[in-house]
Amino acid sequence: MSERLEDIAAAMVADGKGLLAADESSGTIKKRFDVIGVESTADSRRDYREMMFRASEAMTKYISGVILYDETIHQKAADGTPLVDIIKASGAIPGIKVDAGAKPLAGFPGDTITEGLDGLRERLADYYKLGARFAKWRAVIDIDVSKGVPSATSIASNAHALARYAALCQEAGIVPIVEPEVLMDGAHDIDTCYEISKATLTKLYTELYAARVALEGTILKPNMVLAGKKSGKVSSPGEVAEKTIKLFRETVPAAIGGIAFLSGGQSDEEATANLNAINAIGPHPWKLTFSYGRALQAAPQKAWGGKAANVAAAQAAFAHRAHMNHLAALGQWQPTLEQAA
Ligand code: 5MM
Repeated sequence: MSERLEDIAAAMVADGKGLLAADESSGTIKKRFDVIGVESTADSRRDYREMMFRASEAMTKYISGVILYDETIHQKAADGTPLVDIIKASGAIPGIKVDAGAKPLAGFPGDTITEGLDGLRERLADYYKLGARFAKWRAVIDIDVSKGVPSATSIASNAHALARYAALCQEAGIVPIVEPEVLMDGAHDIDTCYEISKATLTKLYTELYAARVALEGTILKPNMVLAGKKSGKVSSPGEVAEKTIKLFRETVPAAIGGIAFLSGGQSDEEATANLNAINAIGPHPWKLTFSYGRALQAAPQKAWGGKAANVAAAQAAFAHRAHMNHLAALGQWQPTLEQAA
């Protein structure tokens, strides 16, 4: 495969393919395993991820790349094969989460800043040797307007950190996924999400230009424009699509390698329906696909339940969700396809 950043980025958003976000840190995967009654150990995490990466129908047809966590990129399958080799054998590209998580931003209660820049140059060189050709860094922007959250300082600090991370990735021959996630957890309406997302993306691209990042060799991992969960309102796919595309046309350069959405707590079908509506109102200047964690994994996790006997059922559940999102990335999904399955 080409090692040029723009070619790697193009492969990550190849027609109808998207990313599997399997980069849950140990704390997050424990929460997911708690839901299905599975103890989180190095072996159970390995077994679960090996099951996903060996799901050949999903991986070969619909998945362009996998975002890994540090533990996973070093792990071997039960038969001794490195998990990275299983991913590569399916034709997908291994990637790595390199941020050290969102921490409270001093002086700004309710805001966070994502850490992890110290020693990043050396870590990227190690990850490159292990096979990673893209990386991910997630900034977290919460919304609580009555408390002044997010502050302009939080938006600016996170955009600056994302730009420094992206420049280091490109120096190492690694495509940076820049993920400025405006959370959907609050009580805000859809227009507030639009305004905060606009401020966030505007600042992000100002910082990426200033850091001399080559936009063709980057992927944006954004939230969709949605009403907050606590608002009690569910935005229709048509409204989500219209507002999300308006936002991107105003803030996101056409030069970037592509866009791969996070699911952010939407239900599986909601995340698929919204991605489909976004692509159905194209053509757009960028490819728009998925980089889902929960919306791709909730169904296979439930089907697996930690039992070897359930591996085939879990892989089928993964293949179904990946297929539905493949169709949505092409604007060809229909709700009836879910009922048929
Ligand atoms: C898979 O979850 C990722 C890692 O989360 P933690 O660092 O909290 O363990 C997360 O960054 C994920 O890649 C994105 O948020 C997209 O996942 P969702 O579930 O929102 O599609």
